[in-house]
Amino acid sequence: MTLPVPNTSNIFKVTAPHVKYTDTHIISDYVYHNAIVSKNDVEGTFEVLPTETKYQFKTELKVPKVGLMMVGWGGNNGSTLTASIVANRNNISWRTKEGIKSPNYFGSVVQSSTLKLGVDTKGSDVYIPFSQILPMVHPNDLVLGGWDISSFNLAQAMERAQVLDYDLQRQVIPMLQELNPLPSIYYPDFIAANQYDRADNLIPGDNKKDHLEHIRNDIRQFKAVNQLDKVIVVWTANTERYSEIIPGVNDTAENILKAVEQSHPEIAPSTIFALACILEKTPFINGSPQNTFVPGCIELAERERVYIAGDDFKSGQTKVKSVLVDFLVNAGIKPIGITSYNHLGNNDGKNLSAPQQFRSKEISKSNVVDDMVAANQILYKSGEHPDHVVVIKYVPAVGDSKRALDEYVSEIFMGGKNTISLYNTCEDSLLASPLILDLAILAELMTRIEYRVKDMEEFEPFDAVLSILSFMLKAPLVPPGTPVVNALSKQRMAMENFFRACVGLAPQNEMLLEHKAP
Ligand code: NAI
Ligand code: DG6
Repeated sequence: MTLPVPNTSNIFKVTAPHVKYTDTHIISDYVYHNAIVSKNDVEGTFEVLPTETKYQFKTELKVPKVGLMMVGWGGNNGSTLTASIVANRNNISWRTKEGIKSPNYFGSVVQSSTLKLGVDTKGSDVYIPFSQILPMVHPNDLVLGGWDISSFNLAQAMERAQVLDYDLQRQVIPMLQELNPLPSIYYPDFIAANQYDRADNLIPGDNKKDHLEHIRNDIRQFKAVNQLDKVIVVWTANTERYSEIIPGVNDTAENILKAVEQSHPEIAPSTIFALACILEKTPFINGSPQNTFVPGCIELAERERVYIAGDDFKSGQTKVKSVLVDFLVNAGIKPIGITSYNHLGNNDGKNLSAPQQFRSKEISKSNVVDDMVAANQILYKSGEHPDHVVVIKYVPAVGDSKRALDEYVSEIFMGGKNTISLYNTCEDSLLASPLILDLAILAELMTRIEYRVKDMEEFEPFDAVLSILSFMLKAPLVPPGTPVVNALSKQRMAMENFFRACVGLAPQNEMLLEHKAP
């Protein structure tokens, strides 16, 4: 049973002494159960100590007025998302050869997935829309803006992208024509040389400190002009090359700010945006694979307690990989070879046809099975890893309709081999755009949740690195020294159970004891 979507966020109330509702907040007392394991190296045995930690979570209920600023607004993702929000907001239907289509938010976890609240008195599951677990911004209410090195307005950008149907484009053009990306930062060395001809909307000069201040000012202006409570910034611009990590330059917060003042050549545009956001107390999410978050940038975010998340939207092939390998390894089957080909013909593909930008993507696409492999020491000896190859080719003829071909070769029972081949075709930007929404909406929600544990007197924000958003990201950034989780089901569980905890509900355990031992 799924409950209907109400107009308010008060679709349910948890009635329990450990959950308090005030006019402004929900405060929940939550016991976190864990198990601390120590290994006896001599006997090869483990001692397990179950632990209980008492947390309190406080969530502000009022949904603020939020602006979403995209870097790379005039790209395929930025223009597709903007046109789609306009279509949703105005309930615009359009004709295709298959009939009339209406706008939706399919592909957004927040808008189009459900979450089990509990069971009814007969033991049947009761589901609510994910967006109703806590009060969240609705995508239609986001105020959109952003930057692009290309001067195309959003209508021209949407036409250039060739993603949405013509009859929809035709209807939203008047509303998109008036949206113009702000000029941006262009350091040619960081993206492919083949992007040069679209770079006609640039912030003048080459002083990086001036650029940082310019972006900070853009954020402040956007907030003031639109009377926003908060702004979230998402990098959906071209994939950059990796930045070299240089001691004294980008290794600490202090050094990186000094390096910006000296216009050091290794400071990337995306890092300038990240630093500007951190200094403006604005959450920043990196949807591309490059190492925007160099150590100095992470340290600054931690110091200023501003949320950052990344890297690289996890949209299609990698999402499937992070399900399939998890399934195989948990079924006791041993993947030994994973080969992933892509070809695509959009501007992202063109940029990725350059070796250094491809390398950034290759890294983020290749690391996604590491935690699953490391979790099974029966199948994999220490340090052993499946062969894993990623190929991306630019084929203009297929446009935004990316082709992804994958082959998984696994060792099965008694020396046998199993080969699974997958072929996936779809508009890349229609998979990625809803992820931008989820990332922005959930990052905003996180700014309204605080916690208290042990002897903390005041509620405080979480670690600056928002690993809770990993479900939407190919190479999840995690707080330094903490484990990376790539498996999609674990990532979803972490999100779902965390938000349940905030309303005083226990983690989803799927034991269904009410049916097995009533
Ligand atoms: P796109 O190439 O269509 O758009 C990128 C836009 O960024 C362009 O309009 C370009 O002019 C602009 N740009 C480049 N450098 C800039 C800068 N310094 N400041 C402001 N704007 C700048 O690419 P698309 O398809 O929209 O993808 C965007 C990013 O998202 C890429 O890095 C891509 O690898 C990543 N991504 C895309 C996914 C997808 O499924 N479409 C999935 C995962 C990641
Ligand atoms: C070709 O790989 C282009 C890339 O930008 C991908 O389309 C994008 O990173 C999505 O990758 P995936 O693996 O999540 O489908």
